[in-house]
Amino acid sequence: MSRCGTVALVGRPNVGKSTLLNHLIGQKLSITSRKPQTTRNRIRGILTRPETQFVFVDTPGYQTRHKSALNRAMNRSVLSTLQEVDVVLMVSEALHWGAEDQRVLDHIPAGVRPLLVVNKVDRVKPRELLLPFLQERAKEQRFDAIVPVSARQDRDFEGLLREIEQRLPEGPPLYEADDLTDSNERFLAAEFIREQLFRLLGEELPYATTVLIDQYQTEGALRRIHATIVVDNDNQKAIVIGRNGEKLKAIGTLARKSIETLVQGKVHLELWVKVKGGWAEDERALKQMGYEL
Ligand SMILES: Nc1nc2c(ncn2[C@@H]2O[C@H](COP(=O)(O)OP(=O)(O)OP(=O)(O)O)[C@@H](O)[C@H]2O)c(=O)[nH]1
Ligand SMILES: [Mg+2]
Repeated sequence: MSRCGTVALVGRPNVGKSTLLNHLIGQKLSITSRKPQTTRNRIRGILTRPETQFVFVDTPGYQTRHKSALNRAMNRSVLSTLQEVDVVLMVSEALHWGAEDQRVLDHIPAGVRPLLVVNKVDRVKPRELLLPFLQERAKEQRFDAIVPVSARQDRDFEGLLREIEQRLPEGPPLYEADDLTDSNERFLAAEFIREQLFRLLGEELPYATTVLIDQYQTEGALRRIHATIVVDNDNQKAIVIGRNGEKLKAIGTLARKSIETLVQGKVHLELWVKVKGGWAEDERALKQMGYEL
């Protein structure tokens, strides 16, 4: 008997959804940072085992505080994912359950019984504090199961995978056994550049940026990539470039290395910075940039 199905990872921003996806499939696919709202598009990560294929769908953190066109599109993509998948994993943080988590839970359709993944348990000290927190969540009787994990530190996720597997429908695999994702390299390259913007720029600036791939050529084992970092205004452009171009250079070097690991080949990456005022509010521009609207 074989099983195959889709598994959504939903939750408020920054709880570790993308980190969990990457560790579940054993490959870095979805970008992560310590800043909320790093993920902006759905991304699938596929784990194929002898009897089961898990198709995980990472989603943007659901949030209601900022209301740009981009944020509305991100929230819509979370809600539509909830309708389409076989299993919902709601990810939250150990010892934290706030209004934002509750709002995510309230958006899960009434007929769906999510699994609650309580992440970042490595931070819980002393360990005894975890049990009452888990008991509180169980009292709500909304979850089909509750699984504590540390997405960052756990070596395996067998307990979680078993819980998911039981709930997947029987059926043949949807993807080839060695497929890791259905995203193309071009999209992932843009994401890996965006990851460095989140990691290397200040608290506000990453939200004013996005990345477009202008050229993506494969020559044997070499990828030649030209990309544009889009910002909102000239001041931001100057910060992204940095003194003597040093910031841009650091962004490029780190992004290139992570793309090289992904494609297992050499990458030649050239970056430009361009101002496009109001891009996050411009639905047509967002669509052209590949955001799901
Ligand atoms: N201590 C600890 N930190 C973690 C763990 N999992 C993730 N993190 C950190 O939490 C931060 C957010 O992780 P992400 O995976 O980007 O979170 P996300 O839920 O995908 O965030 P958005 O895409 O912004 O919604 C990063 O700094 C991670 O390193 C964990 O198990 N323990
Ligand atoms: Mg994410």
